[in-house]
Formats: sequence, structure tokens, C-alpha cells
Amino acid sequence: MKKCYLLPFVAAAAACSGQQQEKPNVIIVLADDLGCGDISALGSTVLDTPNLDRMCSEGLNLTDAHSAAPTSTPSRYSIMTGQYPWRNKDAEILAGDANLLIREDQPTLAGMMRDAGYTTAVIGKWHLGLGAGQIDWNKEITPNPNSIGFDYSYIIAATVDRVPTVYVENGLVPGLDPSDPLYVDYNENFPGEPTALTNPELMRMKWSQGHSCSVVNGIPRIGYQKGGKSAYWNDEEMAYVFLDKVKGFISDNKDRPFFLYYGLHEPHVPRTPHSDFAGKSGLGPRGDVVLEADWCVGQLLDYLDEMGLSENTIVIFSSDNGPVLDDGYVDEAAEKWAEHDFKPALPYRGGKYSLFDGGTHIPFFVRWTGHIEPESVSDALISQMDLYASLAALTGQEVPEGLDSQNHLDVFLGKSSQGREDLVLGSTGKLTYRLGDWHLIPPFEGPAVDMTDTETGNSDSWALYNQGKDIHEDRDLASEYPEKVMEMRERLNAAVEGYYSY
Ligand code: NG6
Ligand code: CA
Repeated sequence: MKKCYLLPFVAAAAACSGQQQEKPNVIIVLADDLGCGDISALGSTVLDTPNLDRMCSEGLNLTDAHSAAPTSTPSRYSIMTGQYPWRNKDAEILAGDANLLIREDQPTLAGMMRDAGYTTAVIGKWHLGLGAGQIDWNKEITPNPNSIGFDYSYIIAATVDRVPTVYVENGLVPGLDPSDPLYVDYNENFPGEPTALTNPELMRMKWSQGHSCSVVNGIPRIGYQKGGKSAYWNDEEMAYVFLDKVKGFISDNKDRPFFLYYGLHEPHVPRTPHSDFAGKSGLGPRGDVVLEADWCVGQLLDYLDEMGLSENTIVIFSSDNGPVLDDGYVDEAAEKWAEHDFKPALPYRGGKYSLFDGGTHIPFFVRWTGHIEPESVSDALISQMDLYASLAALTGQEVPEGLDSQNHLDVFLGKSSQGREDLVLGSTGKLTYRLGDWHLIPPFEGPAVDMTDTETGNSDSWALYNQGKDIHEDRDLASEYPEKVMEMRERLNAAVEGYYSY
């Protein structure tokens, strides 16, 4: 078989004149709340992650890569649409019964890849909503991921801590028994159904904040659920279920270009390691599920190697937002990390939910065997949102007008260190601004530390950090550089004009 890899794309195209170009497969693996300080190759002193380290050493490590926002839904929205999440006021952490956030006529990354001739799939965490109006979980739910560019979908609707605790495959809940229909409500409990408050004895894991509604599999969740028992997922098995689906999709499509968005559910709460990993990290369930996620990535890389696909598959690994320790369950995470005097967002300040860098400064590796130099490192400023325009460039697709996504394909392939000039970070209302090494945080109301014990970055004055010299954002330079604050404030306001003004 004649191979026409895309490096350099144009030359390869010429060499293969007249022939259909062979397109590299693209896999995006997106962890849920994993920090740079969770990965040994990025400096974790408390966890050993050999497979993520392998991603790093076999490819490119982007050291200044960002999710669009410090939480899941807005961050995933921007990957999928190539737009800033603050352009959509509903792009905030969605409930498990929320409707599809992306309009069916909106351009999507998956749709673009499908137009480019790829078979597309999403397997894992979705969190971008389903259906329109009241969802009947016992019928086909539309619209669903397949309505916005995916040929195949096997997802959890929202997060592991939100009902419904079922998988959704191509819009249908597999394994439902018609005699025990599934109902979900986020406002009111179903009469007579137990909750964490009425029946605490049902819990094998306790909540610290917020998770006091239905108890499923001994775990209290957000939202109320009734019926549908035969379809419930098994929390401890989830990693294996997704990995099986991932391998099945790859094997089914090994002879044609495919695009896979693989949403790992780890290390988001509730942290329920499979028995293969339980107790293995010495850091409690959070550490164990990081090892589980690391193993899944290793399994994926091994499988690609085994199938002979590694030289024709770009694998991207990242996380949807910064890390958090106590995110609403009593699971020892905060205590274990405190024992080691270590934070999973290190070397960055803050973490999930935060305006500080640790909210969006996430791990980002790209492996393309034979095409990207092993051990490559780039400090280009880049957003996950840029994948849309960059993969469009890779596959020869046009980028629709009005997207915020920028084409930085050369950065993602380790051929250029010229990333973004600037970047707006955050979702509805609370935005910060990067210009080169400078990070500007406007004044915002709210506590300095939130319920997860994360430094929020809220303050009553403008704050300015220079990350080139102060990676942990310890020195606020706003009063020393008032012109810089003014310049960046003006630029931020120009960027968000019509939406916000600071
Ligand atoms: C918060 C939840 C948190 C997590 C988060 C979403 C509480 C107290 N906290 O509201 O546990 O589910 O939403 O996380 O309920 S994310 O990574 O999907 O954005
Ligand atoms: Ca997340």
C-alpha cells in the first residue's frame, strides 16, 4: 500500500498525484480534571504515570496549552465548535438532563472531519447536552452527538456524579428493561425514592458538598433518578467499557481514516478505581484513578502499535480543565496530597474553577510516530479550541467564518513555535486575558478561596502576572506596570466586545 503522509502535506499530495490522499487518523483523548502535576513527566513527585510519560517522550509536549475554560462543558464546547464558550451564555456546567448545547446547523470539529472523509466517533464523557425539550430516556434521544457530526457515539450524558447513571449509544440507552422505565429529574425527587439525605445508610461513599440526591451503586449523585436499573453503569468497570468500545471502533475502521474523541472519565469525582488499580497509588482513590487513566492511554498506544496504525495516527492527549482535590466527596484526596505537600496543578497556581493559570493550563501531548520528533517540547501559547482550524488545515477543509479557532497545525506537529499572540480564557462573565507571557485578571466579586479549597483569583483590583518570570503567579505586577494593564484591558475589551466589558 502506498503511503502518502501529510508531512509535508503538499509534497505528499503531489507525489501521490491522482490518488486519493491517505489521511492520518486523529484521536483526541481528553481526561477529566487531570492536572500537569498529576503526570510524572511534567513534574509530579507523587504519582508515576509511565504511559502518559510515554506520550510525552514519544512526541510533542506543549507546555503552554490551555483549555478554553476551567470547567468541562465550556471547555468541551470550544473544542467541538472552535468558538469561545463565552459567546454562548448557556455554555456552563450542564445538568445530566440538559439539552444539546450545540445547534445542529453549527459547524463542529466532528462534522468537519466527517466532511473530510473521516469516520467519526465519540466514546466516553460528553457533557454537551442531549435532546431538545423534556428527554424521554426510554426512547431514541435526538438530537444527540450523531446529529452534529459523529457517526458513532457511546457516551455518558454528563459527568459520573450526575444522573442518569446510564450509557447512551447512538441516542439510545442500552440495556433498558421496558417494564422498568428510566426517569430523571433535576428539580424534584420522585415520591418514595430514597436519597442520600433520607437514607444515608445506602451510601458507601460520602459527599462533602452538593451530592445529596439519588444514591446509585452506593454513591450519592447530583439529580434524581427512578427506574432503569438494568441499564445502570458499573462505576468500577467504566474505564474498561470505554476502552473496549475504543478498541472496537479502531479495529472496525482500521482501513479507512477515522476521527475519535475519547473522553476519559478520570479523575473526576466520584473516583471509583477498578480493583486492578484500587490501592495501587498510595494516594487514595484519586491517585488510583489517575493510574487507571494512565493505563488506558497505554492500552490505546499499544493497540495502535499492534494494529500497525501508529505511523498513520495522530494521538492528542489533554485534559478538559485544571485539577481539583475535594470536589464534593469525602475520598481522602485533599488529605493525601497535603501529606505530600503537593498540588496537582503544580507548577501553576489555582486549579479547576480558578481564574489563576491552574484553571486552564493543562497537559497537552501530541504523538505521531515517524512524523513528530520524540522528546519535542514547545512553549507556544495554544488553545484546545485551535484544534478545529488546525485539523481543518491538516485535512484540507475550509474553516467557516466567525470561528475563534486559529490554524496552528505547525505548532501541533512540532514544526513551529509560533503559537497564539493572545487568548481570552474562561466562560460566562469571568474572563481573563493572555498576551504573550502576560496574564491579566480583571477584578471579580466572590470569595478568594472556594468550597473545593481552590484559590479562585477573585479580587477587587486588576491583577497582572508575567508567567515567563513567575510561573506560579505569585507576584502581582499591576501597580508596577499600569500601562500594560491598560493596554491589555483595552485588547480584552475589544476581543469580547458585544458580550462583556471590563
Ligand atoms: C460541580 C460539582 C462537582 C463537579 C462539577 C463539574 C458540587 C458541589 N460540585 O457543581 O462535583 O461535578 O460541578 O465538573 O456539586 S466538570 O469537570 O464536569 O466541569
Ligand atoms: Ca472536567
